[in-house]
Amino acid sequence: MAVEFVKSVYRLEDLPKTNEPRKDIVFVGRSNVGKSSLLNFLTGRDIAKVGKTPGRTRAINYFRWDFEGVKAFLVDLPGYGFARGDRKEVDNWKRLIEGYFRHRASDIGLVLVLVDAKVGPTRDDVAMLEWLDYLGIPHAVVLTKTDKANQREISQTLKRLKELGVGEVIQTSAKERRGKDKLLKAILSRLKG
Ligand SMILES: Nc1nc2c(ncn2[C@@H]2O[C@H](COP(=O)(O)OP(=O)(O)O)[C@@H](O)[C@H]2O)c(=O)[nH]1
Ligand SMILES: [Mg+2]
Repeated sequence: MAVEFVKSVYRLEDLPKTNEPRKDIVFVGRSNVGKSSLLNFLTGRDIAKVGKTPGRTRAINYFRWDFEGVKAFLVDLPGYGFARGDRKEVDNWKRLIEGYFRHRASDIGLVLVLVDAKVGPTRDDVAMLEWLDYLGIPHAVVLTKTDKANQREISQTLKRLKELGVGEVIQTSAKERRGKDKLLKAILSRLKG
């Protein structure tokens, strides 16, 4: 497995060229849900910044990723929720994220919507899932921090996701290093299939 930081994108003009064979594998979710940790866990490299002042990561971070014959970009989107209250920040975030999904819909291999196993899907998660459905972008839900949730909480979260019509849910803990194989399998089957 080879992974390499490409760049931080602050403006849509700076996104990589479209129509590359390399598809985007996108990590999205609220700030602090564990996006950077999962990216590091998945790649086995300490490549994304963890726990750095939520909201400071306002860029779309691109990583080149080659794995088992698959070439992709891992894309770490700025988390939602961080700028609540700050109108200008929210507007900037919205413009960047909405623009990203619209511009790159056909360059996206899979969107991983990260949901905290204990907290369950938030209002923002539901909006994101609906939006991805609407745009017809393939996506799966990844539960994070399962080490912090008990079985009852996990069941409750799974039940709510089922009610929302979510098909695929992958359970992970970056801390206890669980769920990596299932996650890799989901990504590879989407990219190869
Ligand atoms: N207990 C536990 N904590 C985690 C896990 N993954 C991330 N964290 C912690 O959650 C915080 C936010 O993680 P980070 O990856 O920066 O989240 P991001 O803002 O979504 O990129 C950090 O303090 C991490 O150490 C996990 O699987 N279990
Ligand atoms: Mg992060």
